[in-house]
Amino acid sequence: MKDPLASEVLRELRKAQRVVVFTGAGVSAESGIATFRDALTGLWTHFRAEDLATPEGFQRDPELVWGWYEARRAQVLRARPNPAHHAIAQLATHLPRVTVVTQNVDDLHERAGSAGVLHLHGSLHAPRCARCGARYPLPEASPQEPSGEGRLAPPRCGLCGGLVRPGVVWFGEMLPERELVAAQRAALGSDFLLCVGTSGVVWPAAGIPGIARDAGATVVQVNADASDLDALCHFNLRGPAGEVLPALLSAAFPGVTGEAR
Ligand code: BJW
Ligand code: ZN
Repeated sequence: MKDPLASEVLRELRKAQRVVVFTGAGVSAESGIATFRDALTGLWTHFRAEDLATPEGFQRDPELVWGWYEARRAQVLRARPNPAHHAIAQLATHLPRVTVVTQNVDDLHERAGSAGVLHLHGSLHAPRCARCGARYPLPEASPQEPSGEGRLAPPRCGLCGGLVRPGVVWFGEMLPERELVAAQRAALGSDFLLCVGTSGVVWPAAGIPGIARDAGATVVQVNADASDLDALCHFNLRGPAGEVLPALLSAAFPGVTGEAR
């Protein structure tokens, strides 16, 4: 592990022209959002995330899966961006081009002020019909809380009567082509890629840092723990993103507070 404020990291960051920030669940952890592999607490302790986050899981038990996602959407609506989201948004004010590519299904990057965020795994806030694909407008009111068993009946599509499903990408499903191609292009053209809070186990998203590295970019990881990306990264900064990123930002660009204005 190298010092977060290692002079080489700072030097590369300051002179970077095209930066990609590639984020995972760890960037939202300090906002109180459970990481994907820690999300099955409380009512859902007895299930595996991998079993719920599949089209087959939804077919098998739509009320269980819809209840889990609505509880997570309610948690996101209550949460606020943390210093890591703010530091990432601030980075864009100091460098010519910053592209945020996230695997997260929350909207905390946008709420911190990042623009044009590429969501590789969809969004909790954009449900659609599982049968005809029509977007389902969510009511203004807060999500209904699931029953005692964590179940909640999904609404029905107003056009075809099919079940409404979360607008996220499940295992075995294709990623949205526009976002994936744009993310891969940004990585290919980057000179600095920052990976934040991802285990790097889910593909094809996990291939993004390798694309940047093969194209000659400096690849820096911020993670609270070891990850599958450690060996690939030039620098591994170990610690909570909400502490490491503001420190990195203010060391690289003195005078920065890390809080979006
Ligand atoms: C902190 C911190 C703090 C904590 N500060 N850090 C090639 C090889 C092997 C398998 C495959 C392959 N290609 C495709 C596959 C299959 C599959 C896959 O990857 N499986 C693997 C598990 C082995 N991929 C797919 O199915 C994808 N589709 C696809 O490939 O389509 C083509 C195809 C179709 C059919 C047949 C064949 C090909 C789709 C993947 C969709 C993933 N969707 C999910 C669910 C979204 C909805 C939801 O949230 O419920 O996306 S899975 C889940 O994992 C979620 C996340 O976005 C994603 C990544 O997780 P992430 O963000 O890394 O979170 P965690 O929890 O894993 O890690 C958190 C990290 O943060 C940790 O490292 C902590 O240390 C750290 N941390 N606190 C800093 N404070
Ligand atoms: Zn429909």
